Amino acid sequence: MNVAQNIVAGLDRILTMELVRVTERAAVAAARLRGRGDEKAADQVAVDAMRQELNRLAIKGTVVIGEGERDEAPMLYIGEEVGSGKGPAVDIALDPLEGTTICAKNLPNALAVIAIAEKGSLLFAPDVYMDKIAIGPGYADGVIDIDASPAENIANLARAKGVTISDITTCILDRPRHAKLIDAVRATGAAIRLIGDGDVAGVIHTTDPEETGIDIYLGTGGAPEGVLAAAALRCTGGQMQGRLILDTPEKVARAAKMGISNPKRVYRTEDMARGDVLFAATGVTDGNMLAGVKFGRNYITTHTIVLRSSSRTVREIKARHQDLDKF
Ligand code: VTB
Repeated sequence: MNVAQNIVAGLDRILTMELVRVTERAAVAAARLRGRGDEKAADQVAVDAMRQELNRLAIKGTVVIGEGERDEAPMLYIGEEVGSGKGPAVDIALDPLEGTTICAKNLPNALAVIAIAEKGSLLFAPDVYMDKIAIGPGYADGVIDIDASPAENIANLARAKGVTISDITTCILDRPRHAKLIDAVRATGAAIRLIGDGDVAGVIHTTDPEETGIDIYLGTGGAPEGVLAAAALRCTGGQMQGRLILDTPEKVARAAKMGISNPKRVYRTEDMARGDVLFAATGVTDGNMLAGVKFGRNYITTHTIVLRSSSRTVREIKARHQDLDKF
């Protein structure tokens, strides 16, 4: 394949492999601090490691979903320019440690995550809550609807899957704000996997129910995490809908500054992540889909999933890092 053909479908596909290094490095750094009860320290080392590796990539990247606003997050803040500066202009959404509390407690499904898309393709979302609903691939459009009740969505999904409602497992963040939602789901007879944190993983888990046991994600979580999850779903297939929760005039104004004129808008997967999208996640702690980092005597093992929307390729990369000095 010549260079011209290679870029026809969007981003240079070599970037897919390059991204793996970025999340691997962040995951290894965070994993060294698994189970130490120090969320901030684990996050900081992951941020530093991700930034260092990201700056080696041949891209002219702008962080659109990052660690926060410039004044509150000294590194990988929203608007920060990253990469070598020589290469395509891209938007970057990242979370060097998704699930800081999970990592601090050494519980399942902490991830290092990044998504890259063509410039202007990722939703510039404020750091507010987002109401989310997601299912995996293989269903007709309309099976889920963010404005329908949980009972309707679960019944529709069960019908489409050809199972009874009691065979459906939902995934919901374990939060007091979800008490009503949890009651509504329980009333249907469906099962719930309550997670402490990590709803990027929660949404991605719907894409492989046989492996993860999760059919549908429901509830509110961070909007930045929503965009990251949408980027993954663009690559794997599946459906997601999200609506920002802009429940104060201050939040409406903040969103407006970021170009969001309709505060009630429902965003579908492709509204949050358009064009060619690349996505990578490396397990920090052991999880339903990805193994966590393992520190051996002579090598470190990492497990990464890397996705590309234009080809829909799902790669799992188990790497054995024998040059320990590089970390
Ligand atoms: C979720 C979860 C994150 O934030 O988005 C959640 O995926 C939402 O906020 O891991 P609350 O914790 O306030 O419910 C995290 O837990 C942390 O960023």
